[in-house]
Amino acid sequence: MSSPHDNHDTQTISFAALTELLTQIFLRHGTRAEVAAVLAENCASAERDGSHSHGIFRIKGYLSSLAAGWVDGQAVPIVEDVGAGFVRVDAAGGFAQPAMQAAKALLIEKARNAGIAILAIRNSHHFAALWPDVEPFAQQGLVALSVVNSMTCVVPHDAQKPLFGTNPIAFAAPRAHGEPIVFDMATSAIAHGDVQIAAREGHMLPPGMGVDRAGQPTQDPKAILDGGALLPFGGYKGSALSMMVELLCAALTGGNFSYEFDMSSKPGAQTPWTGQTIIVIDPDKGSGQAFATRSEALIRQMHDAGQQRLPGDRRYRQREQSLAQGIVLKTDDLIRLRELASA
Ligand code: NDP
Ligand code: PYC
Repeated sequence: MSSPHDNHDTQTISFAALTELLTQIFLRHGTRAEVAAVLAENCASAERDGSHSHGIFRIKGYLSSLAAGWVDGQAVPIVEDVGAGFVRVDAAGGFAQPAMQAAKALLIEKARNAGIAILAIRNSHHFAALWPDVEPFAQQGLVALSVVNSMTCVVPHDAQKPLFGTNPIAFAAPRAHGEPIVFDMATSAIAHGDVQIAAREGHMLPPGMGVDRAGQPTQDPKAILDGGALLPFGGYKGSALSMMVELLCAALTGGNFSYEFDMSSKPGAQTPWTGQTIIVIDPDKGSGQAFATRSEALIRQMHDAGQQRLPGDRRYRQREQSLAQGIVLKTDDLIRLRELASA
């Protein structure tokens, strides 16, 4: 596992080895085999791509929620075929990603037949980056949009108290040459995970991210976490998108709004118990085979206009490096992961 890139503070690990290690951790801490495999691949992919707020940083929260009995690692999702272009899944109090996995083949079949299909997941916990949920569809030539709501910590525009979750939106589309176009962004000014990381590392945040418990603007991540709240990105525009995410993830699916669950009865609980919606479109129904070529044309124009960095570029660059040289982890983190795998 060690490599010439290792130094005293860091070590490298291959993507396959990290996935296996995380699988063992999830298995040891109460998830069934398919759940362990799906979560491990998701978490290792985030670490590989430099999505650090949703990589191994999240393991503690996953395990704490499992130990608290807040999320069911053994849950078996129930898939319902409810319409020509509509699939529903009751995640049965388990994680959202295995619920999506259980319905994926049916969703793709419906999207290819009808041109569009929706997957509405409820009674689910999502504690991860959202791009892993959409990128694979684009790798199969489909366009995908997903939204997930989280836990109350964002004050709606002009409001006085937190209500929304950090509610990300992720989108993926194929392009003729190169990896799919993907963006994945919280509708809050900053993801909650990044606030936690800043607090841990003692960094101040840029202005405009959040407020303290008195509702006053603050750049101190600890003040935001200690009774304060986040703001939506882009004022009323981000706030409207966050509202849309709540509607699509709770009102549409039958899941919880971000404010509708209370984790306090289960000490250690951290994973939001909400819902998720995924919309998949077959672009061939709209433009024959032209979509990926048209994507390429748009990207060329964006580059010509001066935008050199597209959303997803940083991740793909980091992925390439991680796959070639291994994923760099702090030695202490790797030791801790190995302990958890054998605990
Ligand atoms: P960022 O603000 O870091 O990035 C948002 C998007 O913008 C990414 O696609 C990123 O691409 C792109 N981007 C960033 N900088 C630039 C730039 N200069 N030019 C062009 N594109 C750029 O993400 P967030 O902090 O909003 O979210 C972080 C993660 O947190 C996401 O994965 C999200 O899903 C997750 N999250 C999960 C929640 C949950 O409930 N499960 C809740 C909230 C957030 P690139 O990826 O290449 O950097
Ligand atoms: O980073 O905001 C976040 C988040 C919430 C739930 C999982 N990640």
